[in-house]
Amino acid sequence: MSETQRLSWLPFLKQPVPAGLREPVQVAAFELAQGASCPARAEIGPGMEDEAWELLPEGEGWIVRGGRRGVLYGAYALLEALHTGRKPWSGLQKPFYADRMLNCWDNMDGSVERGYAGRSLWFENGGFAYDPKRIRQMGRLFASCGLNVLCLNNVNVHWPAQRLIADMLPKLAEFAAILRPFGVRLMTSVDFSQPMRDGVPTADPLDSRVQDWWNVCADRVWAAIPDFFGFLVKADSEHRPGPFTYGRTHAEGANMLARAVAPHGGKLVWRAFVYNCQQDWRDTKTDRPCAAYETYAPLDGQFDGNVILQVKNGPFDFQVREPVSPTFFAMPRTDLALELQLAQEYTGQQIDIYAMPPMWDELLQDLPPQTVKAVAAVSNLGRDANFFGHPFAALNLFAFGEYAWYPCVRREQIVRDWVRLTYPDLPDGDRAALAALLLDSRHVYELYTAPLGLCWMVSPNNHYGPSPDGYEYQAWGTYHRADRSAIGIDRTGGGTGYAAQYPDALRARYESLDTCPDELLLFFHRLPYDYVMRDGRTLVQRVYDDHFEGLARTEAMAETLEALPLPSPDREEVLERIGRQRTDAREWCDIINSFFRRFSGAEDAHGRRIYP
Ligand code: GCV
Repeated sequence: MSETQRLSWLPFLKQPVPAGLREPVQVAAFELAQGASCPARAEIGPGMEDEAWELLPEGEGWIVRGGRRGVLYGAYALLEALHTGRKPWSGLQKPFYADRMLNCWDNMDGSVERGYAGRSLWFENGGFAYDPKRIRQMGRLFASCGLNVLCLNNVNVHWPAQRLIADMLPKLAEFAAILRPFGVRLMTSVDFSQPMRDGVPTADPLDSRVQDWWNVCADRVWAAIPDFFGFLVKADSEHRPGPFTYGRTHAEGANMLARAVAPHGGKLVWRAFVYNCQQDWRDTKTDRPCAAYETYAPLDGQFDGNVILQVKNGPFDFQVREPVSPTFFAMPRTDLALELQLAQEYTGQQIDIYAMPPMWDELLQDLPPQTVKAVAAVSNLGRDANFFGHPFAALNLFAFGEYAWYPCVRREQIVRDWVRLTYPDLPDGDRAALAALLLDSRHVYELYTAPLGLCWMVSPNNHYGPSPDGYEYQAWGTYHRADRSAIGIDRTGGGTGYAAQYPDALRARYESLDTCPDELLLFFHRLPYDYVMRDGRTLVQRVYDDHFEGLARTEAMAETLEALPLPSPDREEVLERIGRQRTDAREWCDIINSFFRRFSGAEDAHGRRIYP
């Protein structure tokens, strides 16, 4: 099967989008002509907002009417409705978030940081190297789920990525032109100290030579790519340069860059991922989850209007289970973006099945969509023939786009739609079985990995597989502090005080043992192994039970998949990976259970085998 046919939720689009189409409306017409099962045409609605669209019945078919980019989103929405059998949307549709961004951590040597779907789709050997057909396919995937900004290089800006906005600008402009018909605008990650490569003796944001350098740089970038979106910055984080070197705040650093891009209508996206990554593990006062709030909350109201502060969903770093980041509630006068991670860095690396919609539904319950102004996700794309490594990992990009356009709790609908679109020939019962398996997959993964919100029990080398003490004596601020009587960190008022960063209702919920969700118990509390849970089980028995259950459910998943008539080569790829997941789930179960048994001395109440 050719790459063009392996397009996850768009398998009905058999022809690649031809090179000559310049405008989204032309792409829309092309897609409707080959994908619609009834007459359908696309037209620009005079005066309509750029991304708005509506579907109007016309005879036996439809008119898709929209703004310049909206017409394309409307075309895909119509195709989605026709191919899922759902009623097409009625009324004027607009995205909830204007900026729906994908952050790619691609390096110019072709590697992808935390990439699990092969090498970079566009970089190799220090420069651009891509198949334009493939990039158009990617543009199609983006537009079909409504994503509109692509940041194409790693936030850890390694040389020669700085050349992207210097001598490689013409190549960047060519790349931008390929994605423009799909409504996708480009962004690049920049290095805060970049002027120093060019002879400026400092990167102090308050030094006028630094401001001048960035002004000239921005003029050059927007002259080459007038619809360029902006710059993304990781500063003072994990050894990246930043304003702290000069005694300046992150507002001063971000505003300096924001002022360079503002005359061009550009945005400056600044990541709020700052913590002490050189902590002494003996230091029990410093508590890493406190860091982002402590750094940024005092700066609320100090950022320029075109700055977007991008905050990870939780206070740590994309763990299986974290509470929502308290920073979201602390900065009402700042435009915040929610950052999610589609790359399954700590969640199975696109080997284990891990569908994210259930997690995002939960997040939406704690974080009302209007709390943030934009959304971003770390990409799970790569050069593998199916773009995603695991065929099911495609669901997470699709779902991210769907939530970004219209954020409301709807995991079942999104998962069912993806299954129906991706595997149209599966019998109904098999489709239902697959959707149920996917909807359960995050819970299953959580059952056999780090328990009850502990986080960080993965191998520190590659973030895959169990290593309960692997992060314990490291400098990353990632501790569970297990001893023979208790485990976990007290983050209540009597402990590190982290919980006090939340608004009162959430603080009270997390601080009280009566209301703290079981899944977060050991995130917020330090408890003895024989602590009696709400359901009467001891904490350690709950850990044993969860791990045996997680393993049993993984084995059941493997059997379901074995019996599922998935098309080739998805079937082979899925079966190969579930085989590895099964082995890994056993490893997790045995290692975590024996870790808890060694500390607690408790036997399993059901006499199951726990290794010494
Ligand atoms: C791009 C974690 C990852 C890093 C990543 C960093 C970040 O620490 O392990 O690979 O760096 O997050 O989000 O900046």
